[in-house]
Amino acid sequence: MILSTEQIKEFNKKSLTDHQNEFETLQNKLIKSEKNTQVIVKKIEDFQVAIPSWALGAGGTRFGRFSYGGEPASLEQKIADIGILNALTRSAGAISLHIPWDIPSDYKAIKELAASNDIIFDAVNSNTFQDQPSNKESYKFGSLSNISSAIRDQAIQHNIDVINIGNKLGSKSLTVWLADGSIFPGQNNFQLALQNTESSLKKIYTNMPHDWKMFIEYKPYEPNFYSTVIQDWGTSFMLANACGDRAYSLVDLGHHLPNTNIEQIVSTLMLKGKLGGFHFNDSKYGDDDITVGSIKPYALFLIFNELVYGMQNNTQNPDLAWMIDASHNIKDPLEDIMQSLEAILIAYAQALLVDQKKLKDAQMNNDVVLCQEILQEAYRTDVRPLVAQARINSGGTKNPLQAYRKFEIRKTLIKERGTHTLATGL
Ligand code: PSV
Ligand code: MN
Repeated sequence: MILSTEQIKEFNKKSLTDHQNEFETLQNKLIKSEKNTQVIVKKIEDFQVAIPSWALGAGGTRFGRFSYGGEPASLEQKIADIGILNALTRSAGAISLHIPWDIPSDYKAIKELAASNDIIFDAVNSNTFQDQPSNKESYKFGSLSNISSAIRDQAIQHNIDVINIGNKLGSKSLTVWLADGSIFPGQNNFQLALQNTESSLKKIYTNMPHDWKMFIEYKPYEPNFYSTVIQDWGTSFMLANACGDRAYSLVDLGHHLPNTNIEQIVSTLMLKGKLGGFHFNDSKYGDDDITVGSIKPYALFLIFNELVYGMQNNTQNPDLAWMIDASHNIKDPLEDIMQSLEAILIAYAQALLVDQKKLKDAQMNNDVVLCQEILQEAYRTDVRPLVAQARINSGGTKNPLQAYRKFEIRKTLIKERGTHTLATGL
């Protein structure tokens, strides 16, 4: 299903006057506090978030999975879904592939399809947390950390294969998330597991093209419940340093124990020039992978405040690779992703409103009350007109979710693909 520019323009027309009024009211308010709305809107326009190839179908838990009508059954259909998201939002201009779930069969055709949807290939993700039928060795007791060199070699080779696949598509980075760890005390020698992981990652790193980056994700627990080899940002940071200049930590919002101060982690990593990638989702208890901003929008804003500060002040840190890493268990996956994109852009826009100079002055005066006022003034501003304006400027819809429903996109997808298709992924 392809949405034309005309359809989108026609859709926007109806609510354009209301939007312009809302936008002007906000703009006038922001001018009073010396905010340059044009600059902020342009920044929002430029913010692009990759959509993972595995999140376009229904997700599931280990207790069950309820499939969704019209799920994309092939990589081509997944790209088509992201094309729809991108046409509506203009902020989903990239896809992140998980290998082996989404290996292209015809690279030229896939690249052309992505290009025709204005989609680039972002980081490629390796998978050594599941055994594949073609694998000789099993990852039951770990992959890059395994005590067996044959198993480690297989996992290293898999990552190299993933790099080669990504390279053919124009990707420039590899994300490694390791499930490796132990379920019971005594099962693993911590030091040996860490040493093996470090030497395996170094081998992968040396096999990356020179313009590639490696992102090392961390996670405190799950699927292993006693210990995880790369359990926290410190371990990831240490491994990234051991690998080299083009290895970075990746922060996934769901990969922290409850109440962890993620904004401080972001800040530290950016100061050290080692934050490479970012996975968005939200959670109440653990790695719940639910819609961004659905549980802790203020925490998301505080994280963005540090990201914006880092992007403005830490030239030593590279541009970040942004990705939504969520699962859609009961909602229409495309609607869910649009809600996540909206939440991300809202938090970003709010963070761009923080008066950094005033905040610094207040901090220098130890004026704690004023510091809080400055942050909350930004957080409590309804920035939705800025986000909508950014979308309209770049050819998207004023309200993507409404447009999606108005155009009956899911109904069309079900008609085209049927009710019983199944997407690859978790
Ligand atoms: C693991 O929980 C993770 O966050 C990693 O990024 C994986 O690659 C992804 O989710 C999909 O399982
Ligand atoms: Mn992740």
